[in-house]
Amino acid sequence: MDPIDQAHQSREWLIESCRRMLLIRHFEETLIGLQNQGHFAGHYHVYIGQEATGVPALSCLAPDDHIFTTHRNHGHLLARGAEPGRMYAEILGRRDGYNKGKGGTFHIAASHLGFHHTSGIVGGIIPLAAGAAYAAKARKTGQIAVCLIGDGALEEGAAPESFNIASLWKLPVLYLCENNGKYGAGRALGAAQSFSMAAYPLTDLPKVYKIPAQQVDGTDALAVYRVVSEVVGKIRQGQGPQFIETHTVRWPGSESNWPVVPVVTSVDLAWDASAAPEKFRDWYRASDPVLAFIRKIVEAGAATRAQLAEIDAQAVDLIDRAAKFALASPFPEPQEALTDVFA
Ligand SMILES: Cc1ncc(C[n+]2csc(CCOP(=O)(O)OP(=O)(O)O)c2C)c(N)n1
Ligand SMILES: [Mg+2]
Repeated sequence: MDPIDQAHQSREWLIESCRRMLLIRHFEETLIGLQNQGHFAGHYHVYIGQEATGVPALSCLAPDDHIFTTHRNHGHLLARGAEPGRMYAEILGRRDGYNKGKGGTFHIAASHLGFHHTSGIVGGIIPLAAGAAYAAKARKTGQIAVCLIGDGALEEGAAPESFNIASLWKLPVLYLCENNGKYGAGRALGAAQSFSMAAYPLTDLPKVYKIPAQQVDGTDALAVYRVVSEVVGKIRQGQGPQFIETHTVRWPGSESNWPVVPVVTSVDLAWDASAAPEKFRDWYRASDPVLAFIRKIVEAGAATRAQLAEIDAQAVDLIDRAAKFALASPFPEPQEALTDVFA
């Protein structure tokens, strides 16, 4: 059996991935409640429905790889092991946040986890990832850079410019494009395809620059793991940049400008979606990648429903404590407003 298949079947990997997916799900569900209660203002983006891409993909990286992400970053940071309490504190503008509350939801940076910069500017990180990859190559550190973008980011001029340089210089960079049918900024623009890209399928664009590009079902955690681990291996061997498009699903709770939680996710929901309001039931029954992963683990005999329910209860408890930690954290002092700010 090759190492990839072994990893697929590793009970530890399956359970750890499930734990992280549930943690992300509950983090976002609780965050929506925090905003509804008025604990933070302004727009924000949740990662619900994309957990089966971020968790397995980031599990393929080394601890010192560089990761760049966007306005939809919460799931990526948590997948990498960020502390939910410090994440909430950052989003709520509190002093114990990863960036002392000055970055907020769009700009969470956690360098010790590889996230040196997170940007709300769509496409803004694409050249930065190429720069980090260039530094790694020049210094021969063996690190790679991962650029987590949405389908909409490919419309920015920074994408083709960066692809060109990355390809010419054979930079160690992975472009991981999560195609969620573009529900950015709460807009529901249609089914899982990009409506504003002339280059379609999206993989056509990197291919023009001779960057190998492939598509994978982003709701299938095992398929994502298989593709990302294979591609990361090629990048580390010096084969240059690679592009992966994952097809993820749109979570119906995000269809309005302000997300709503139709039902709190639970392990039982994987077999009986009747707790969800009728309008949302089909999504939880047929499309939710976390619930599909839970069913797969139980059917494969890697864990029982009761064991996963216990893991879920621990995730709920951790998130509950994280929210309390953030709410108890003070706001930064006014005189610190310009500390750590580059201008
Ligand atoms: C340069 C720039 N233009 C426009 C916006 C407004 N905006 C925020 S999210 C978004 C959609 C992004 O779509 P995509 O990259 O597919 O990410 P998704 O939200 O779907 O995950 C847009 C246009 C922005 N933040 N930056
Ligand atoms: Mg999108």
